[in-house]
Amino acid sequence: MRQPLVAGNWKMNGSLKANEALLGDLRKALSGGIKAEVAVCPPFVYLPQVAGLIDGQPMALGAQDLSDQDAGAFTGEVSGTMLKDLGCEYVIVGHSERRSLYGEGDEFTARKFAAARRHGLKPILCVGELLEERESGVTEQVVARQLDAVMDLEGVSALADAVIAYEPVWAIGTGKTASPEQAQAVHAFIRARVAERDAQVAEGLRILYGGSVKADNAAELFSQPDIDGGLIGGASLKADDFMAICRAAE
Ligand code: G2H
Repeated sequence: MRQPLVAGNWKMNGSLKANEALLGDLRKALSGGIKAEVAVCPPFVYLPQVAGLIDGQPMALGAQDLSDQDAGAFTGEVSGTMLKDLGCEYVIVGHSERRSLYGEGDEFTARKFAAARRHGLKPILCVGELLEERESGVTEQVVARQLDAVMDLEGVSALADAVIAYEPVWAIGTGKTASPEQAQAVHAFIRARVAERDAQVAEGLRILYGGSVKADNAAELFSQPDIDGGLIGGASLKADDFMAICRAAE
């Protein structure tokens, strides 16, 4: 049995005051217990604050990105060692906004994935196709390429303590969600692709769906056999919505 994971990707949002209010509400909502694992991924600068606010709570800390390098003259970068030092358990790697807005390719993303593992962080590897790729029927090739880049560099066993997030780019922040059937088909494809290398790793692998998940569409998505939770952007900034989504993953 795979325990569902719901991770909030705050993206470049938040403030000291807003974070305190949001996490105060989440703490209250979680006091009754929850079956899914819950994680929050604030911007780097708020990691120490959020680490303090979730201390002792059933919430894990994650970062949104990391450097492929470990230390040194890399201005503006944040290393896996630093994230580990601040109490992060997870780190998002290869989010489509990194890929499309900052030109981060498959090999670079795979090196970030490797860096996360070197420092004992669990990578949440994002994969997903652009609208034109879906329309031209190459969704599976794109997702396979993104996934293979990591498996080729690190070996399939590297996925044993990692998480995959399938995020169709056309569904991110657009209000358009993949239908449960569309998402399930790609999740099943991802699991099968991993199973070609190692069936046991594939069976235990948590594959999250991301892209305009809301309180009212989460349950149907999460009820699909290969969808093991979600990576939530916009809706993770509102405590009620995020909690409703977390409960839908039970
Ligand atoms: C996809 C998702 C979180 P949103 O990027 O990673 O964001 O839920 O706002 O589409």
